[in-house]
Amino acid sequence: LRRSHYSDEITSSMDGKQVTIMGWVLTIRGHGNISFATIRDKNGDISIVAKKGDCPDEIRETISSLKAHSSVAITGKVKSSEKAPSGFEIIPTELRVFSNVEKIPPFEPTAKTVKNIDTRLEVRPIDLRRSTLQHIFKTRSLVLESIRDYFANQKFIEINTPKMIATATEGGAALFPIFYYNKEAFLAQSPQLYKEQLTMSFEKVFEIAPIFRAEPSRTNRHLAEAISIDLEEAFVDYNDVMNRIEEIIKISIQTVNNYVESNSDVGFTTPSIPGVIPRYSYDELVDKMQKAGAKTEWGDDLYPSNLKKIGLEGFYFIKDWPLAPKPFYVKNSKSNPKVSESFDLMFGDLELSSGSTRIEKRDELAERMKNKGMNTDAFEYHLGAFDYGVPPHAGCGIGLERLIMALTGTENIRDVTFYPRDVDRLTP
Ligand code: ATP
Ligand code: AMO
Repeated sequence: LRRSHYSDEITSSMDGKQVTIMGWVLTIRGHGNISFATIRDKNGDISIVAKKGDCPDEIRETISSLKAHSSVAITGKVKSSEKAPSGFEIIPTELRVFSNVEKIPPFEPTAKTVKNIDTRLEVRPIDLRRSTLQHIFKTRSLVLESIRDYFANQKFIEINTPKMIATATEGGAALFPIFYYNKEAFLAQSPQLYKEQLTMSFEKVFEIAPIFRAEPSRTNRHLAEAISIDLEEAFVDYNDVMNRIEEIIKISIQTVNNYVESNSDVGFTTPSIPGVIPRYSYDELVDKMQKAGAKTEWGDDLYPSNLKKIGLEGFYFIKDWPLAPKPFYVKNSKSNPKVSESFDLMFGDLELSSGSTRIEKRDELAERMKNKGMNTDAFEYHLGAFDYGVPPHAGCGIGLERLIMALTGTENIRDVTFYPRDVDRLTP
């Protein structure tokens, strides 16, 4: 038995033609002598109408006894019908149930929302069959594709760097220790040092891969395992990286808009394409916050509540952060040693990306590490590369899940993650 058509390959003009479709049962309704089923495959839904006289009794009876989610094949005749949502229905002549369902799922496959996210996550592959999530994850895939296309067009090399590593790179973020044979090792918090090293050999590199952070708190924007879109480029500075991010944001929004246009039931709140993404300096925002009555001083982090106070929304950059809290690899500003050549890309009060110009001189890097109380010997594997002339370089990491949250108007990061990992969740 073979599938002859996907749902979107059948049209009402095929009236009378025999087709074989495969998919799973979305809904079943029976009214005595007539049974209706909606079968969903990866491309859409198909209406099945089994009416006494039109199709064998046993098929009609089996259809009416099917449970949602059962996986089936149906052979039948296409019948054009104005009542059917897609303009046709299938009159079944043959039915094969591949796997029957006995269990009633904890929520309807057609449910738009389900109150408790844990109920859904416990049966995640079933949850992901719902339209709301189908739209999010199809969009996510298309956005990734368009970003990969962007990097390919711009002649970036796709890299893969080790995820089991010997030393921390992102100061504040907590590490997951692991056993590595007889040594202690860690899951990588970011590809930072490797992507920097690879600018020596390839100049323009990117990686789309997991990063691991032992985030202690339960929030709607933190995962223990997230996907980071990292880029790193030689002979440029942080301004050039902000230009690239601006292009990536525009391409991503365009991709989402195209998807929404061809799928009428998508309920995303997609941001409009910004002409330019404003670039505020840290100083300027602290000043505004103080004038708005916020208790904040130069050197403090810019808290979401204070960002709200000064009415920042949509996409914007905050650049030229104080150097002190920044990781050791971030370069200081030429005009002020207390300030760094760094930026965050924000969407409202959600941080989507951080980036910076990096230090390219060994002595300077080693000095910064010492000032932060780090053991430079443990980083010799990295510092050693700088003895051979690392080019000036800059780059950033964009959190994929947070980007998709911004593009689809999703509140909880778990809803844009296939199998979220957090303090409380390691399965499924
Ligand atoms: P990074 O760790 O790279 O700085 P981040 O966005 O994870 O990026 P955090 O310092 O963890 O940075 O959080 C930034 C700010 O956002 C903090 O002030 C934190 O209190 C706040 N925050 C975190 N989660 C939420 C949330 N769900 N709602 C509102 N604010 C939040
Ligand atoms: P940073 O630590 O700011 O920078 O991380 C970059 C981006 O990754 C995303 N992100 C997360 N998303 C979900 N859950 C988490 N726990 C989490 N942690 C980070 C955010 C964040 O903006 N090496 C630098 C980047 C660089 O300079 O190139 C770095 O890791 O969207």
